[in-house]
Amino acid sequence: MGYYHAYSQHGTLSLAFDLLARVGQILMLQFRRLRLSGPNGRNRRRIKLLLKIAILLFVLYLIDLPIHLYRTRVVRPDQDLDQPFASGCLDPSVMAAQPRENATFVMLARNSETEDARSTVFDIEWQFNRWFHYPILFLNDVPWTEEFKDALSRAVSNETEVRFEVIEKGKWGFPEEMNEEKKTKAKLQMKKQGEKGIVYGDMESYHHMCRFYSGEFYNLEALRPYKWYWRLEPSVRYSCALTYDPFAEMAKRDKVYGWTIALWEMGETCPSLFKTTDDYRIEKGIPRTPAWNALYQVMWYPAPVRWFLGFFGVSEHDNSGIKWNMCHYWSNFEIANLDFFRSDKYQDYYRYLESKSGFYSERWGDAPVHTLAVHMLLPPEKIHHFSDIGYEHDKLWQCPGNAPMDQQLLGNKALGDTGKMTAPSEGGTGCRCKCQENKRRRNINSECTSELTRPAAHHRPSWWQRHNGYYHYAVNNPNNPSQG
Ligand SMILES: Nc1nc2c(ncn2[C@@H]2O[C@H](COP(=O)(O)OP(=O)(O)O)[C@@H](O)[C@H]2O)c(=O)[nH]1
Ligand SMILES: *[C@@H]1O[C@H](CO)[C@@H](O)[C@H](O)[C@H]1NC(C)=O
Ligand SMILES: *[C@@H]1O[C@H](CO)[C@@H](O)[C@H](O)[C@H]1NC(C)=O
Ligand SMILES: [Mg+2]
Repeated sequence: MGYYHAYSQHGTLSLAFDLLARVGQILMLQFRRLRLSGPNGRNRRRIKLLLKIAILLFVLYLIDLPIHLYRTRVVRPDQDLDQPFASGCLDPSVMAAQPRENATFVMLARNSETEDARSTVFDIEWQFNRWFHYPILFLNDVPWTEEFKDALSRAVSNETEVRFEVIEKGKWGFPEEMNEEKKTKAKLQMKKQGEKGIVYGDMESYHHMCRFYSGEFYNLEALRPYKWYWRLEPSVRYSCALTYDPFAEMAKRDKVYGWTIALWEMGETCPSLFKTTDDYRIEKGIPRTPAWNALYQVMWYPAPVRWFLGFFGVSEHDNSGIKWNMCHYWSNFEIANLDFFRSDKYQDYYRYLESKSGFYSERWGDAPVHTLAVHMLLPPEKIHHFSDIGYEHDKLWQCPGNAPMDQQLLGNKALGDTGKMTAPSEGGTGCRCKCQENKRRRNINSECTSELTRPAAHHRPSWWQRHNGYYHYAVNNPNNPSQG
């Protein structure tokens, strides 16, 4: 699928270099013309003037560049601000004896996805929920079939509560305040996205889904009783046991947003999202922070090129002409605090996006929307990478590798026999994982993992490690949740 190779900055690079080349060319042409027209005093003065202008421009660039790099830098913390919550297996019977958080699983699905939804639920029950029994809330834009409800009710252990809800009016589909004329226009814009070959570009329901998950989701009646959610999707595989309560750990460590996989967004789905978000940030006087700057693909363009890129709103650039690195968290996995997303701070941003109609005129995804908001509004220590969770969806996976054998609690009764596991590997933090490979931690380049964790990470993995999908986890001091 497209997102493997979605990373392209050639468009802007060549544009910027074209511009630079053009300026250089004009200077050179002038220079040559003057030289060819003979060595009279006037020409010599002109040549000198041109040289002076060139030198002045260069000096200005030398002044501008460090200032620019300084303003867009990502300050590295003195120590890691985000560690894995645990290493290896903990005793589930002890962990599950602790009080539950105010939390629920949520899965949006279609009636036609019974089998795929079931396979996800089997996995999450087996790897986690057979000990913790958090409820599972199923959401649909149309009424559930009896077949789906029966199948999914039977997929869970008998103490896990399941609920089947239909999304209330106004939260799915075009916004209520949108008139017929605007809807017609939106439909035309979506058709055009389809013609351009944008993934799901002309699928109206997909646009509705993205808008729903971006903002409406958080105001659902069915979610009101909860403070935390864990998002599931059909066809997801959890490849390790999770023997502690991630909600409790998030709460204890004051985390707001948890993720597993970070990757590059396809720029053509959301060319103006970064600028729109930057507009909002400026309008609200929200300062650039290390977390925000971690979204930048800083380039060594001279100021006029940046002004040009910013002023003309070139795709994927902000108002200062800085490019978004396109990195975002893959939102089909999320464990997050609902109160943050229900807050005015977030909802105000969502409504701003809605007012720019990019959910239809473009195909803004909920994943980049959540990511930009989280990095704009939260400090890095509130964002958690669940590097110890084995997660697979749509051929992409992250698998932490297994912690040493003595941390696998082989005789543990609550864990029981979980079958053949991957051999423990160096730096592994997983519990009884069945990874597809022993060494690599993910099958997608770790560049985005590394980019987005920069403000929270003391070290950055080497280029080679990132290239190989390897990511160094801080496991020196795993800080395991207490078992007592
Ligand atoms: N009920 C319902 N669910 C949808 C619809 N469109 C997408 N979804 C759900 O939204 C999630 C993401 O959709 P998916 O097709 O997996 O998109 P992808 O993961 O981005 O390729 C899945 O949980 C789908 O079941 C829809 O029209 N109706
Ligand atoms: C749940 O299932 C187990 C066996 O799998 C059974 O022993 C237990 O009584 C059941 N509990 C309820 C509340 O039905
Ligand atoms: C659960 O969280 C919601 C939202 O934060 C809150 O309104 C509710 O009172 C909480 N319920 C309990 C039992 O703590
Ligand atoms: Mg999917």
